[in-house]
Amino acid sequence: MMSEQPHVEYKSGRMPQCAYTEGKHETITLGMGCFWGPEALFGQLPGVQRTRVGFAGGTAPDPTYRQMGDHSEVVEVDYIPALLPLAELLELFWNSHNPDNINGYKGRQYWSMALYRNEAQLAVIKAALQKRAAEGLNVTGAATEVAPFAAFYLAEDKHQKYYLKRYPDAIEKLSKLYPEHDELVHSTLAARLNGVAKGYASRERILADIASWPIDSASKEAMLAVIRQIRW
Ligand code: MHO
Repeated sequence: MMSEQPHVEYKSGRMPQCAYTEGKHETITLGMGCFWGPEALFGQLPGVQRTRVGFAGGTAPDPTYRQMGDHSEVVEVDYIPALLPLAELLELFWNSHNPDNINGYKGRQYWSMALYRNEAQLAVIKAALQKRAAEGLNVTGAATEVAPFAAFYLAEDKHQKYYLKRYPDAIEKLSKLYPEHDELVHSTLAARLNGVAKGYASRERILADIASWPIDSASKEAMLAVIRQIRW
């Protein structure tokens, strides 16, 4: 926990952590190999509320990175369906990995999987697979494990927003808005900038995205100012 400094402008809880109204999102859990990249890939998309990485798909209790048992590395994506339909997310998912190549490459640790929360999500997954097969696209998507979500175990801090953390100046500047590490790494802003750090999105695109967020303008201005100050 960080001690309060007199120069800290925003105290915990004052800066909106999420871009969109809470409760309007859905969650999908996706496995596609090492979880660092997918978190950056999905986190930069307009319509994504939050991302986090962890372990899922197995039965072992309390997995950790060193001992994940029969779980796999996964990313959880909280998305706003009205802005980013699941079908679009899935297209990116299958366009960005080859299930046949990653399945088993590191044993169960790397496994292509889509864990759904409800029947509606399952229907979208099935339709997306059928569409891809009909188009002759990545029919190996059939090797993706499609299963009902059971449990997700958050990975260690250093794995959350891994690429963003390679830029200590970005983390330091962001901690002015989000003094607590947890609220920083689980913010929409960190998700977007993680994508910038990995090279999936430009800073300009993120600035434009933030301008469209339904949050108060003072918060937006503070976010834009912080982004402009970051030395990459
Ligand atoms: N890049 C690492 C994998 C880390 S990922 C969290 C490696 O090449 O071993 O699985």
